[in-house]
Amino acid sequence: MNGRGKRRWSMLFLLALMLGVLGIVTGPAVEKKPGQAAVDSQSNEPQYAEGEVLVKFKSGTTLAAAEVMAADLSIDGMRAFRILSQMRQRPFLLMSSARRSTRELLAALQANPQVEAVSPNYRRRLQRLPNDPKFAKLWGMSKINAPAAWEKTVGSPGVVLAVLDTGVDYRHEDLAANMWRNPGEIPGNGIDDDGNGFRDDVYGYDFASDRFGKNDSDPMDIDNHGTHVAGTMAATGNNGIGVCGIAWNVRIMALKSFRPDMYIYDSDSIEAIEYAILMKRDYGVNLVAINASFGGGGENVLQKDAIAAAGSQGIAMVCAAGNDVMDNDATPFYPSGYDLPNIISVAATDSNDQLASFSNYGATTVDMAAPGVGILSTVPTGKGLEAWLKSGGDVFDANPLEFSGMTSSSGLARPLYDCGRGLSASYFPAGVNGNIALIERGDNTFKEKTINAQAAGAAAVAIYNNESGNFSGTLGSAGSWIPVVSLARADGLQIRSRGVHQVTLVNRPANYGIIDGTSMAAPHVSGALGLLAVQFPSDDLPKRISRLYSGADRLGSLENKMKTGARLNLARALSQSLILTMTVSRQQASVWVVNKDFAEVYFSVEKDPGAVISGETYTVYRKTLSGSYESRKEIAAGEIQNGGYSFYDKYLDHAVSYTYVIQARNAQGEVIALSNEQSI
Ligand SMILES: [Ca+2]
Ligand SMILES: [Ca+2]
Ligand SMILES: [Ca+2]
Ligand SMILES: [Ca+2]
Repeated sequence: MNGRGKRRWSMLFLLALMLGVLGIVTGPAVEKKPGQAAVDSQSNEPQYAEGEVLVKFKSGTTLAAAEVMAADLSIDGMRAFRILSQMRQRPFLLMSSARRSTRELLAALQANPQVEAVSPNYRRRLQRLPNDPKFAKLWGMSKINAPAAWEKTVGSPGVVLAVLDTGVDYRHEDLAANMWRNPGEIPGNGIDDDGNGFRDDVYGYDFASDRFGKNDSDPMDIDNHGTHVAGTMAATGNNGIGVCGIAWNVRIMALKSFRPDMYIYDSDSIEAIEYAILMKRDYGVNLVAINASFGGGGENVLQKDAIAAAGSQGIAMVCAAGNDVMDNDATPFYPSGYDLPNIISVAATDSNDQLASFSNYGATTVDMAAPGVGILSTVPTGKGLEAWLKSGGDVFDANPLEFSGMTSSSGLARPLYDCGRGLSASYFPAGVNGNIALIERGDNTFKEKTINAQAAGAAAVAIYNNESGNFSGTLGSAGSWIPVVSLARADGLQIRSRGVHQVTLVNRPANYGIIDGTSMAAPHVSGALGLLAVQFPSDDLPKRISRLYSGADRLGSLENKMKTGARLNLARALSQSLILTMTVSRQQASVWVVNKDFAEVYFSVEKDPGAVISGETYTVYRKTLSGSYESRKEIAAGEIQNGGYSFYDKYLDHAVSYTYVIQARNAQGEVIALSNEQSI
C-alpha cells in the first residue's frame, strides 16, 4: 500500500471508531475472527473469507464517497486495487469488517446505487490430485511433439511467464537459471529501488504471506505445487540436470498468492494480476502468460475485470479446468470459466490421449487439453522422492510406497531373497534377516506384507506387481517402516529369476516428483505460449491463440468435451501455416429496429507463402453465454478478398452478449485452423 492509501485507511479507521463509540453502528454483531474463512460442508459450494467483500464502484464515484459509505457499514479494513482503479477510472476495493458478515455486506452494498458489482472474497483450490510418489518419463513432451518444436526454438530470456501459485523454489537446481530477475530491484536492501510500489521484488512477490493475506517480498514455494508448475513451463533444458520445461530458456516470474491455509483468495490473486500488468505496461517486462492452476465456484466480477485488464496488455491467462469430473458448462468453475478471450481453459489428458479420469470438461467453457496424468517435474529441493533397484547390470525404476522409510542416498546394498507373497512367517527364508525381501503383490495388504517382512528381520522390501506394469501403493499410515518400493511385474519376475543375489535398493529424497491434475496440464499450454512468443515476436494475443488452437490435435475422445476438441501439439502450433484472426464490432441496427444490433465480423486469413492450401472453407460460429456454437455463415476460399472477409450478423438482441469464432476446413473437411474468440 502506498503512503496515500495508508493515510486514507487510518482516517477511515478513526472515523469508523468514532461512529462506533457514538453508537451509530447498527445491525447484529457477527462472531468472527478477521481472515477466518467460511467452510461449507459441500465441497463444490463456493467458499469465501467471512466479513470480506470486493467492491467495484460505478464510474464517477470518488474514493472519498466510497470511504463514507464504508464508514456507514462498519468497515474497518479497506484496500484499493490501484492498477484496476486507475485503468477503469473508479474505485476497486477490498473491504472487511469484524462486525458484519459477508452476507450483510453484500446485501447493503448491492442496494447502493454507487456500487456496480460486489462479490465475496472467494477462495479457490489447487487443481492437482494427491501427490503420488512415483516416477515415469516425461511422456507428455513426446505426446505433444515437443522435440520437433525444440528444433525451431527452445525459448529466449526475453520472454517471461508468470506462475500465479504457491510460490516457486527459485533456488532449485533446474529452475534457478530460468528465474526472472527484476533488473531495477536491488535484493534485500529494504528499498523499493525501481519505485514500482514493491520493496525487494526480485523474482516476483508474495501477495499472501500469512493467514490475513499480508504481503512480503519472498515468493518461495510453501508447498510443491507452484514449483512443479514452473518446471513444466520452463525448467532449464540441456543442462544435464533433472527435467526440462516446454520452454527451456524463458524466464519465470513467481506470483506467490496462496495463503498458509492453502487457498488462494480472490483479493490476493487480483493483487498479483495487477503486479503482472504493472510490470508489463510500465516496466517493459515481456510477460506473455499467467498460469493459473487453481479454481473453484463463485463468479467474481472484479476478478474477471482484472483478467480482462491483463488481456488488454496482451497477457494470456491459462487456467486449469478443474479436477472434479464435472461439466463446467453446467457447474461454472472460475477463473477458467469467465468468458474472456484471453483465458485459455485447459483440461487434462492421459498418455493414451483420453480425457483424464478426474478432468473437468465443457463444450463451451473449456478450450483445449494437454497432458496432466503422471507428470514429472521439479519440486522444492529435497521434497520429492526417487527410487530404483539395481540388480546385476540393470537399474529398475521403482515407486516408493506412501509412508515408506528411506535409504541413505547411496542406497542399501544387500542380498535379495524371494519371499513369495509374504502372507505369513513361513514365506520368509531365514536368510532374509538383515537383507532385502522380494514379495509378489496380492492376497493381503502392502502393510501386512511389510509387517511380516519386518518380523522376519528384513531391512527393506520390494513388492512386484501381480499384473503388468508398476503401481502406486501405501502403507496406510505413518510409522517406523523399513524402505518399501514397488516394481513392475516384468522387472520383478526378472529379478526373481536371478535367485539370491546382491542388489542395491534406493529410496531417497529428490528434487523432482510426479503429480496428476489439470494443474499440470495448464503449464504445458503456458509454456507453449512462451515458445510461440519467441518464434513469432510480432504476433498479438489473438494471433498467438489462433496458432495454439489451430495447431492442436483434434481427437475423437475430446469432441464435444471442449471448444477445440483438441490436445496441444507444440510442433504443429509452431509450424501452423494458416492463421485466422478475427475482430467483431457491434452497432445499433437503426432507430427503426428497436433493441436490435448488428455485428461486423471481420476475419483475416494469413497463409504461409510456402503452404499448399486450396479449396478450403471458412465457417463463422456464434454462441450466446449459455448456448452452444451455431454456424452463421460459410465462406468459400474464393470469396476471401485481400486476405479478409466481413460478415454482417443482423438482428442481434440488444440485451444479449454474443461470442464468435471462425473455423477453417480443408477440401477433405478436416479442421485446419481456428481463430481467436471474441465476445461482444
Ligand atoms: Ca520494487
Ligand atoms: Ca530493493
Ligand atoms: Ca534440466
Ligand atoms: Ca494480499
